[in-house]
Amino acid sequence: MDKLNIAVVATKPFDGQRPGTSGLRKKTRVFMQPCYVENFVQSVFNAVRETDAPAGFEQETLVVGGDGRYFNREAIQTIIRMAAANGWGRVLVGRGGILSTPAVSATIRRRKATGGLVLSASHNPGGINEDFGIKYNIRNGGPAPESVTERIYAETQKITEYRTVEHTDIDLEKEGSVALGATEVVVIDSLADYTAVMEELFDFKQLYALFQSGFRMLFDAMSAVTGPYARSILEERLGAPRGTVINGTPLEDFGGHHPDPNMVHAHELVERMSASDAPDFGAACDGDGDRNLILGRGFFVTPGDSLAIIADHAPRVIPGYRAGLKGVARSMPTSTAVDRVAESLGITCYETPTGWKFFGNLLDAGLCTMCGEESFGTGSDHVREKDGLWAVLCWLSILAATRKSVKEVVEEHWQRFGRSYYQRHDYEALEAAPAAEMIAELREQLSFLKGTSIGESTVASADDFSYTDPVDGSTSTHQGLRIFLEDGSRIVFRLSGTGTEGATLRIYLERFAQDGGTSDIEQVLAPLARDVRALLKLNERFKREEPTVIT
Ligand code: VG1
Ligand code: CO
Repeated sequence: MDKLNIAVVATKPFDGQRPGTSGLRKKTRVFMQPCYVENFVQSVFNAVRETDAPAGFEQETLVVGGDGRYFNREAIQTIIRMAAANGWGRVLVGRGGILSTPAVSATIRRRKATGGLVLSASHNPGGINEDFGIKYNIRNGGPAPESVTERIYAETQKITEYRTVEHTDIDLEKEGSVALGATEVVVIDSLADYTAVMEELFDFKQLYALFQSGFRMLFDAMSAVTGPYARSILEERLGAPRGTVINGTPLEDFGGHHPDPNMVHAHELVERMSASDAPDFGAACDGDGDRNLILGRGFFVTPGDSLAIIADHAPRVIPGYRAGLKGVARSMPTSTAVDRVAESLGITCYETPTGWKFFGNLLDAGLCTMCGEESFGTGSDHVREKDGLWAVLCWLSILAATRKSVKEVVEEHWQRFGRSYYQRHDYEALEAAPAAEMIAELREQLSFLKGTSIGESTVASADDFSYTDPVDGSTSTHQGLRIFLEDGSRIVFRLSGTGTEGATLRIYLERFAQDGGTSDIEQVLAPLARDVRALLKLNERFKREEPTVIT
């Protein structure tokens, strides 16, 4: 065993190390400052020790991995040294520093780890001038809930020292175990735990037969973490032809693109899926592998519809859900499509604030089986993160069982349940202070909006969403402003909690119609969008006529 020199290094708090919707996200250069990663990681350890390891970390296991973006490896080496200095019994690291977010969750659960650190800024671009992030996941494999992130934040504000050891870098390319003092550092196969979970849920033989029958798909890994997972599962295990996975090698800067699987950023895939010789099915995942985009030939499936359709079909077509769903959950701004499926199945649909951490308690308590967000996130109780490739395998299972096209499946759904015409309009890089002021003003206005007209309808009610967790009773306030219209339309406003520059305003528009889904979405939503811009005085305040991105 190496003799370790533990160094206790004096440090001072940094401002702003409060985790947001999904971990701490900042510009990479902010993370590269001396002591910045160290302070945050030591604060996580201090907070975790208090509740989960009062006797110390000797018996505890920490999982570490990231999406391969710039600074991933450096941060991992720092974390390994600090974990050893803090006395962790074992540290499991994905080979090459690679673990997708759902894979971290799977590994924490399967190996009974105490928690894990996920290094990613998800769908935000990577590189020295772009974004980086660190998120702590708890024992259930899911993102730390607010009670924990607030304690971590409190630690960052009073930190005076951190612990590390003097040691050369660990070779992350070689699977196997190395002793760092009393700490066993194990470089693990990044794919094994995750693939095993998928194999337990899905009928791989049936999906293999689907590809044998000539079915074709394109999967865009967006030069991010899902490349190796998708190649291994889709091409090697399920026999999809080579070339099914595009942009399959994780790059530190994601090839200079936003690894954000939507119609704007996944344009290569969108173009290929619109060509006359397009394959049957197209999909993409984000930087860290927890988001998904689902496409048919020249056809886009909204995340809200995708969640509803998966929930409706899963008990019939996916072995892992044969026992039925205990309930479903969606974040508040997500379309109400899944609510109608829940009603038809006679199960509860829970409505939570934005961010996957709010699903954890519901899943742990067995109140719901599937959950999703409008932001291209879908998942279930198989892990405690949203899971991009899981959603892809759900769709493959639906297509294999029904032998219908993506478009047919969705249109049938609209026929049966009606359609939530839905869009999210993002206004990015607004000045932070005036944006906060705008939301505060709107909050004041809410009680006076009743009876005024928006779009072609009248405001029925408006409120500021707050949520009380049915399991632990904790309450989260100010989770988005909502306006309900008499025709059943709904508008939601909130500021992003994942951005790293200024403020991003998100406006969510939804209008339900039992019209078979055949109307033009732009026409259906345009009056709402126009009146909402006027209500917020977006043009006067920010000189913004149009959103930066519509998804
Ligand atoms: C966004 C999405 C939210 C999602 C979060 C993390 O948060 O709206 O639904 O859970 O990103 O996704 P915000 O606060 O910017 O709206 V990911 O793929 O970054 O882990
Ligand atoms: Co993500």
